[in-house]
Amino acid sequence: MNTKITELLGIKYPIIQGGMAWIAESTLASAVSNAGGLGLIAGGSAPIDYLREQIRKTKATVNGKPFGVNIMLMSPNAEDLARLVVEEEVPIVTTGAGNPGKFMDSWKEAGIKVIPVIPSVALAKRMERAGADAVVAEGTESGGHIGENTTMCLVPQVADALDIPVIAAGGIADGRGIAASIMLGAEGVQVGTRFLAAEECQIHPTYKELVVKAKDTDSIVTGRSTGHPCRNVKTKFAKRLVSGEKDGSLTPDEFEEITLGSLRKAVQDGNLEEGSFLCGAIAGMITEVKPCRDIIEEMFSQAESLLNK
Ligand code: TUI
Repeated sequence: MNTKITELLGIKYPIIQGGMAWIAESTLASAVSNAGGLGLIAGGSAPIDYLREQIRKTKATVNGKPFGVNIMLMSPNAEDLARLVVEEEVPIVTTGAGNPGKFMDSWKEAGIKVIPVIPSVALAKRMERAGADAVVAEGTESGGHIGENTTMCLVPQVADALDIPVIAAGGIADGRGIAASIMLGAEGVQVGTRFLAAEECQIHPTYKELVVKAKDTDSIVTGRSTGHPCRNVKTKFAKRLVSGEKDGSLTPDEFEEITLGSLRKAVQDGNLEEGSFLCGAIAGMITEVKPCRDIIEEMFSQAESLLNK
């Protein structure tokens, strides 16, 4: 499937793997890039030396294919990482959880393709004016830190408002989601949750099992009281957080304290008592762990047959 995104990024399939904090490392990124998509390494809050090593490892295993780095702008290491991607000649950068405007000039000067993730038309327009090459329009169905608008409503409005290509994200895990995204005006998709259940994804087995066993109603949004809403698997821990936020027994400060380090506890330890297992609302549709190549090829074979109908 050739679109403006396959052309822009030099990839076979117009699919970007989500830059999932604590999750998206070189094994997953390199499997996605080698399968013809765009693999991403997540900046998260990891130490710079670790990220440099992850970038070099990915570069060494993708046989010249493109890959990228996601920079989470709320992270304390965002400035350092913004410099690191230039030093290490990373070809593509995506950003999340903020406005990357102040880094844009240095990235463009270095020849980096920049794709901010945005939750609204206003921010999308600002990113286009600042020189973004494309945007990811991310609906509230996504896992992790989310905006309010749905993929179905956001993508066509962003596509109408911009001249640069739009990538749809949020609730996409099979070929129907890709075909629908194209119909909404997107030139590609970003997929996170489906890759949680990839063989190459290095998360704790308990995390993968939660995703594979999830039903349609098994995601929940925590953090609304703090202004940083985050979609998770509906574990007892997540339910307790939400009820504490709702009845006022958990102040925003207490919430921040309890959730500090909870992503790491989920990803590395599979800790059901204290871990935040971020996942999208589409998890209920995912029932099997498979290699990235099979996931991508099956998604696009289904999308192409639907679009050819
Ligand atoms: O960034 C994400 N998803 C994430 S980041 C993350 S790590 C985290 N940990 C604890 C609390 C919060 C996050 C887990 N998942 N997706 C991209 C995304 N970006 N969604 C929403 C936004 C966004 C929000 C506001 C982008 C820009 C923005 O700009 C506000 C402004 O104008 O500065």
